[in-house]
Amino acid sequence: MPRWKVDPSRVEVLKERTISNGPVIYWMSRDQRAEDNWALIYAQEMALDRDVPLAVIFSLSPDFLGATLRQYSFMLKGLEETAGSLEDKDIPFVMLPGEPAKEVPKFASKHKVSSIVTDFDPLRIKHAWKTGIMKGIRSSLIEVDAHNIVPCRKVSDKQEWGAYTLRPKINRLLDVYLKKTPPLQTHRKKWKTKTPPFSYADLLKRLEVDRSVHGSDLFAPGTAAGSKALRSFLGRLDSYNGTRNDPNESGQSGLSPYLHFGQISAQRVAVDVMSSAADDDSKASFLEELIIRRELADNFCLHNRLYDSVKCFPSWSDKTLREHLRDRREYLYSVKQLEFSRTHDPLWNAAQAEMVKTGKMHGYLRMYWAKKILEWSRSPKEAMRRAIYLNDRYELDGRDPNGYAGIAWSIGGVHDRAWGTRKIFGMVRYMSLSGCEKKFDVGKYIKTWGY
Ligand code: FAD
Ligand code: FO1
Repeated sequence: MPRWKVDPSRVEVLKERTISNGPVIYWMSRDQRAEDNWALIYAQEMALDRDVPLAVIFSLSPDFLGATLRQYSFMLKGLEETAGSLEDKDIPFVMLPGEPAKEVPKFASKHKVSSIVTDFDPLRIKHAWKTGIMKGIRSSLIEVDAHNIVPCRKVSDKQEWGAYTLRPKINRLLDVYLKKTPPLQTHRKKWKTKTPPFSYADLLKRLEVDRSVHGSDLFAPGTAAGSKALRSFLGRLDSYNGTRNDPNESGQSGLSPYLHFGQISAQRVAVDVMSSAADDDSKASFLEELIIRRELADNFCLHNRLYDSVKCFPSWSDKTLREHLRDRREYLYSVKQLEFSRTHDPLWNAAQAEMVKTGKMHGYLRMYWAKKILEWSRSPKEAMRRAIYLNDRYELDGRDPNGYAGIAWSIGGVHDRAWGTRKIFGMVRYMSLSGCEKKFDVGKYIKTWGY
């Protein structure tokens, strides 16, 4: 039998079952693309090996971690494109509205599916979905890490202290994993039944989601738009080092919405960056963020199940923040005052406005933004709750391990070290307006966002 193309270390068998000659399905969730998708490649290899049909299903949950119309419309538009790309390869795409633990087993038993392949996601909700689904299926359930370049379960079996401990573990494995993914083939064995057509407009109309957060007109959704954003970024990668921390510049790649929804693959981005004409320094800085920082976030959420609460803080910051819990807060704001940029700080208000208006706050300001929420809340616990709420309500890339790790870094010193003690923060790193003024033209940014 020819060697399969998917590295076995990407594969985790969650439920074993004797092989039957039923069709194979890929239950797509995190990696919502037809190309460069190891989970889909693995499902196709399995179906070809058994000479059975292959289909892709997507379980559309009615309320995903407080996502609003902004995120659902971006995601569904992207899925409409992916469904078209799959149909071109004679692989049907079936949208299953409703709760995954109910809908996936129902579909699997109706079509006498032999194996279900799905993608890796360290979030608790996905773990709960998989646990629920396993109770209701008679087929096997196999998970493939299609999101990380170095599979998350492989690179470390514990929560890493920080980028400095994870980096060597990733770097020594990179040349094994960092390579082009094989193309998806046209599937010769046709699915037996006609699949219902995908109507984006109809789905969106029926969705019962919060419609008060409008879509972003800054980011066109889908794999083609994400690939276009990548090509445009490769043209300015040389200036990444100089501009990535300046919110007045478009130095960042703008890829996070596409990476979050898996509309493009981080592996494809890394391979294209490495083969670009940009200078080595810029490539190294960008790959540090794309590979080390991003995969550190998955490691954090996989091994620290309380990633969205103060209980995930390391003992040093937990202790220091408790010692300063009673410190007087010079400013205290309600979540509504924060949400509508009604604080005394024009820079913070402008950053909040950028996120509300565009669906993507500049990366440098996200640190400042979250740290100020700690300073203006009654406790770190309240600060975590509000930062996650606002981040996930307005960011296109929200509800992501990067966000939980970024917020826990800002408020609870996760993956960071202790700094000099100051009120409220204790030894958690502080950021000030004057510090930002040394980094970029704060007045210009405030003017851009109307505060
Ligand atoms: P680029 O600088 O072009 O980076 C390219 C990619 O590298 C990003 O898309 C991302 O996948 C990864 N990356 C970059 N910086 C980080 C980082 N610090 N941690 C992890 N991965 C990183 N990122 C999200 O995807 N979703 C979030 O909800 C989110 N919330 C954040 C909240 C706070 C408080 C902080 C401090 C950071 C947050 N981040 C989040 C991480 C980072 O700010 C964004 O990934 C980045 O700004 C996205 O823009 P970009 O793709 O243009 O970035
Ligand atoms: N994944 C799903 O499998 N089904 C959904 O209905 C779904 C909705 C959704 C809405 C907003 C959002 O940001 C993500 C959403 N995801 C959904 C999950 C997403 O694809 C990612 O897997 C996680 O958010 C990141 O780990």
